[in-house]
Amino acid sequence: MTKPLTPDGWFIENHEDIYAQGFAVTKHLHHEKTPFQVLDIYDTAEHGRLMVLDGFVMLTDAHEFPYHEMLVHVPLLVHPEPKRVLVIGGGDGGCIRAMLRHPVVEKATMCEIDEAVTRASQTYFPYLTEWIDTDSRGEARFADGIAYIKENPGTFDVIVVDSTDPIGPAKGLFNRSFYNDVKQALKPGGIVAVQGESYWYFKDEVVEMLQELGSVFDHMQYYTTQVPCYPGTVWGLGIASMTDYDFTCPHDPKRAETIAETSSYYTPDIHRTAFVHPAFARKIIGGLLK
Ligand code: AG3
Repeated sequence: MTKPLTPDGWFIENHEDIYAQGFAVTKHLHHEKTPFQVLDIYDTAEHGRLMVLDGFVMLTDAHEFPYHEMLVHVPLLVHPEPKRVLVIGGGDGGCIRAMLRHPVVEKATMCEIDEAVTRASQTYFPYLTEWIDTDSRGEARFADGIAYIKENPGTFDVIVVDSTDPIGPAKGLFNRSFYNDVKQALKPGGIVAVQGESYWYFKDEVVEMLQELGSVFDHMQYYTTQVPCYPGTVWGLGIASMTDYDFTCPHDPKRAETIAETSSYYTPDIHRTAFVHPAFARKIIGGLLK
């Protein structure tokens, strides 16, 4: 659904009628009912463009980088040689753009169920999607990610799940049956990183996700980034593998330093400290990590 703007022109994302955050809109640029969801794009005061799916903020120009950089750079820098990488979802293109900053990546595939998201991103967020035309290592596929990973066992060094919240089209991307397919689709030593909600406003969702992910993978941690356009700003990401990596530490410090030079959020220190949680959060998730 599309929420009407407030009379004075604000887009508001409500969270369970207890909390809301808003953006001052200067123009409603795009409205589309796709086969999967309702897509809106707005121009805002100070935050650049804003993409909304079913009333939930996906990204703004101002705040895309802390999300994409941390969801992508952390697993790619922990892996010793991430040559073949996959994004499930992420149709705006931001994750593949971050992956292609790694020279070691030979092929980066995006498997997005809703082609309309990518087409709109090409129009309104061209810098996130320009790789489609300019970098032959990037591949955009429009298909159901759940089916795609089932068809490609033992293929990927890193899989990133860039999904919406666990309602609507992304519901099937948060359970153990999907995580088990992800495990099968990874090569030995493979790593998965997932959009992991927030321990401020999505406590139950975080716990359930970690229970499911941890029931499939031997090693799992949770780390955070700061995304001011999402409810609560502090946003969580899950990372898991069958291999016992130190997820807090880049494999090759030089490779990490080079990525930091082209980044706006990621640094090797941020990488390490992203795995440190406040006391209340540690009480919620600490027992699940392994
Ligand atoms: N992925 C969505 C993150 C969840 C946002 N949740 C919310 N606003 N309630 C964003 C896609 C960016 N590539």
